[in-house]
Amino acid sequence: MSYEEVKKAKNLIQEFAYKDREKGKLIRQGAKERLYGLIYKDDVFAKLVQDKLILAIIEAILGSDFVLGGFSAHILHPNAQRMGVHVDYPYWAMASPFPKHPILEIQVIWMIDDFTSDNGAPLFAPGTQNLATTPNFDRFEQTAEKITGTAGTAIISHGLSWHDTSINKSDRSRISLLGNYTPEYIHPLENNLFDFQSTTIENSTPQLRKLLRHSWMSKNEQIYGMQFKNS
Ligand SMILES: O=C(O)CCC(=O)C(=O)O
Repeated sequence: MSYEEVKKAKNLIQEFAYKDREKGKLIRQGAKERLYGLIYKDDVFAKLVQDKLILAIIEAILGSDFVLGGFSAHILHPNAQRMGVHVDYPYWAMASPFPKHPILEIQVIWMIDDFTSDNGAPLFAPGTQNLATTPNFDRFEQTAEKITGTAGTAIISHGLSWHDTSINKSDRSRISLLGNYTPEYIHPLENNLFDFQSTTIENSTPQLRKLLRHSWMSKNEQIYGMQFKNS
């Protein structure tokens, strides 16, 4: 992301989070908050989830028929505790050991603030996507590495990779944007109609309509013509 995009996204997230907080619409877990419906609120978010390079990487991994199963801002306020070691949806909803193929989720974590050693940067245990199992806490603690970087950087992670957030020991909030890309046949966890604005979809690219599952099935087709990538 460019400096301007980061600045705009951060200001908007703070403004929308404030409004949603007042209305009791934010999902809160201790000092952690999640803000949804952003794509319907400003073009900067719609553009971000369609970033050409990111989508090319996702397509190479998931195949051509993927959707955006989730998109939210994750705000870790000072003293936010760890999320807990996990694999991403849909894996955590399945019985372990998980299938390695086809890959069922790729998460993109955009850093909207600098991720530093003390402000809640995520922890990843390298190579654990190859284990394809529920995380083991002790093993995670021995091998996990903190991913730091400058605002605007994107982390692209395999849904099977064991990860967590670290404690925000700083005196400022740390914001990330989370995009969860999944094959089209996975039922998303998040409701893509939350805060829906028809104008966003009317003015959107066919790609965004597909990503948000607003493309309509033709009445003349018996089955969905999905491309499967199983190797
Ligand atoms: O906000 C972050 O740094 C990561 C959050 C995360 O790992 C998740 O929601 O699965």
